[in-house]
Amino acid sequence: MTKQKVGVLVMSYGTPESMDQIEAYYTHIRRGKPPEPEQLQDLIDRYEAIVGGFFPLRKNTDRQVEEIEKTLNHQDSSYEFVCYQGLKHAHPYIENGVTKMVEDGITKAVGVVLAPHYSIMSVGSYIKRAQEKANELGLEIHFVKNYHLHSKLIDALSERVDNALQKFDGVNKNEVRVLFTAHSLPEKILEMKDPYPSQLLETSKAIAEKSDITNWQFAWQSAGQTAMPWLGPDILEVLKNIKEEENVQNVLVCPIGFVSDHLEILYDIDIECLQVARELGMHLERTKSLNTDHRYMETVAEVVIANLDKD
Ligand code: FEC
Repeated sequence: MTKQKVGVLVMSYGTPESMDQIEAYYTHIRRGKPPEPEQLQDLIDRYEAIVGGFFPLRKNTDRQVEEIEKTLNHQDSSYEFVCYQGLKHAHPYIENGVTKMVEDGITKAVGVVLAPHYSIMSVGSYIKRAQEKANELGLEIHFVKNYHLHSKLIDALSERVDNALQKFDGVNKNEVRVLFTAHSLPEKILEMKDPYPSQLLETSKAIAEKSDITNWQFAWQSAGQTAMPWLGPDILEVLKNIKEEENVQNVLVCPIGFVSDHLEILYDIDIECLQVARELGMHLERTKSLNTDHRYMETVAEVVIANLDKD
């Protein structure tokens, strides 16, 4: 029997593929407004510091999408799942992914973002773009909005916390301050009653419970340099405060809002936060990224299947 094909639009942030694409990428992030020369140089410097011409998110997204397709086809026998990439700020863009599905004859599709928490400004904007293109082309598509409390995701993250806590030799686990982090967003999302901050706290609490840790807090990271206020406190401020006010010596950063190794992890945490921690005389470690962890791949596959026939 021929299986019905289901298209899965796997959406992710996107990254440049070479140094000379950084300007176009940054301009796309700024909705068509080119960055000032100093802003551009600052971004180039950050990419140079982590990659020196190699952009890890590109390969990591490719691998994740391949693994998700394999996992989906392994889990469910009544459909054949075909994954398509749809990137927010790079090729193939979200709209290219939707168009490709229609060109391939797909009539039933699900969209999922490689980010577990919903915000109207993050996952919501991916979904809006995909839905608009699907409407234009007459494609039926359902969307996964969030999966921040999926038990396999929590298991994978909690295991990462447990493993990273081992790096603090001779220190009781509750003497290590665990900082759960995610990308900051403009404060105006609070007026919109956006679920992003509360979902992030729910994930943090679930991991803390599973790993049996009590010494934790949430901090924002990677806020944009714009005139509008962004959600805080920022992780760099938190590091200074917990050292000055509580004399915290040991810190474990667990970036729950990100699922892959990329600039916001490899620069913002591994270089910038580490530098501040060193200056403050603190021991800082970070949990390993999920990348293609099988429990993360299964999480995505399971939420895709659960959303196949939802309205
Ligand atoms: O490795 C890479 O090449 C890409 C790393 C990367 C990820 C990522 C994820 C998120 N962002 C989110 C929100 C915003 C908002 C703005 C913004 C700006 C940037 C810039 C770079 C960048 N982001 Fe990003 N983000 C990544 C990279 N992001 C580079 C531009 C320079 C800078 O500010 O550092 C501000 C836009 C504006 O100016 O209007 C808002 C959110 C996520 C996590 C969810 C997701 O993955 O979609 C939210 C990875």
